[in-house]
Amino acid sequence: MSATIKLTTKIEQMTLEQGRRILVTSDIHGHLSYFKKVLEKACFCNDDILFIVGDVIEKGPENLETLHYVMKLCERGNIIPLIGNVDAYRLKLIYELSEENVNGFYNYILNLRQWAGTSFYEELANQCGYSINNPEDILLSKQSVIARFENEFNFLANLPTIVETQKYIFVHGGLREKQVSDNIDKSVFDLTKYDAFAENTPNIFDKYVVAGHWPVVLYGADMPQMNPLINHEKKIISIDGGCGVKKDGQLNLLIIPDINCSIDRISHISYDEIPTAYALENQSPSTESIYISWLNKEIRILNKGKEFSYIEHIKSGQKLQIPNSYIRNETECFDYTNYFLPVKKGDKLSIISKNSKGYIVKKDGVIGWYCGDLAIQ
Ligand SMILES: [Mn+2]
Repeated sequence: MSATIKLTTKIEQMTLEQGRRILVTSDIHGHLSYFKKVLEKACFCNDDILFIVGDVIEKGPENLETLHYVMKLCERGNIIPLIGNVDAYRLKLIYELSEENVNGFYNYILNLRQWAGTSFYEELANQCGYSINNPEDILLSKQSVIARFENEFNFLANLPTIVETQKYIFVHGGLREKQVSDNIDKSVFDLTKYDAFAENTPNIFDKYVVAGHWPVVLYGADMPQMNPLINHEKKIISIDGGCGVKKDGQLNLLIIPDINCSIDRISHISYDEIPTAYALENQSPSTESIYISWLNKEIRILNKGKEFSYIEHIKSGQKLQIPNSYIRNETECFDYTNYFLPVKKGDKLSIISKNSKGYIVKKDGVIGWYCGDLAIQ
């Protein structure tokens, strides 16, 4: 048994065969049912090539199961998984667990238990016959966990950090240097945790870079939208639908029909488990809207009402009414928009929340209000 695990940056070159579909997903975060369903929706088969661009575990209900499923899928030979920052950090932490850091990790486990019902480490320890009721249980289980799951840990540790093909480059976070080979000196963490890569990189890449990690919804300005986002100027395709980090998030699967096809033929499908209903009325979209995201969530309550409050959004200075259920600790707002979606009678809507004025829904990956009647399926 090795006492440490090596996480080194690995860059792989690959030539993809013409005539095969290229499917790309990322940030599954322990959502095994989402992963299976999105592949099923895409009619995934052996003729396809599937890239899994990092963050397979943590923040979801079935973390170890998802990892095992991915490992099993890899036996088919047409699956290319990459490492994500959460995968890498988890490995590092498990091997480095000590008296010094175990309290922090225990708190992390408690938070995940509340958010997702479980966590990767807790699942591993349970399999070894330990239950985690205090920080000491983590230290007690460490050696058994490492011994029993060495295969799984090595699988994750050996995943490539960057995969370069003829037309696309895949990486969980983003490239720090424009030329792929120049990134070899960057750490796994530099490359898997590049926040807001599409916004923050100064580079215009030669090939399209497909990245996960940063939920697409955080790039939105006027409204929350979760579908893959193609930045044609910088040549970046962001695909993280926020699965595991946003309750209304989705798992995206990018579909590139063929390695040689033009960018405008790229499409996607998504999967989430939000209950749906059909619109019974038409609705026109708003021409102006505000979106308060996790990045600028600070608010001030100006007038508190029973169901809605009149607030000021600190970042934009705009004043608006929001449902009280979207206010947290009086000073913050959960992802909110006053955007009215364009809706046609018969449209399928995912119902996120309901209030006396209407519904906050998701339609084709975009979130907004719908104030008409609904027919439940
Ligand atoms: Mn990530």
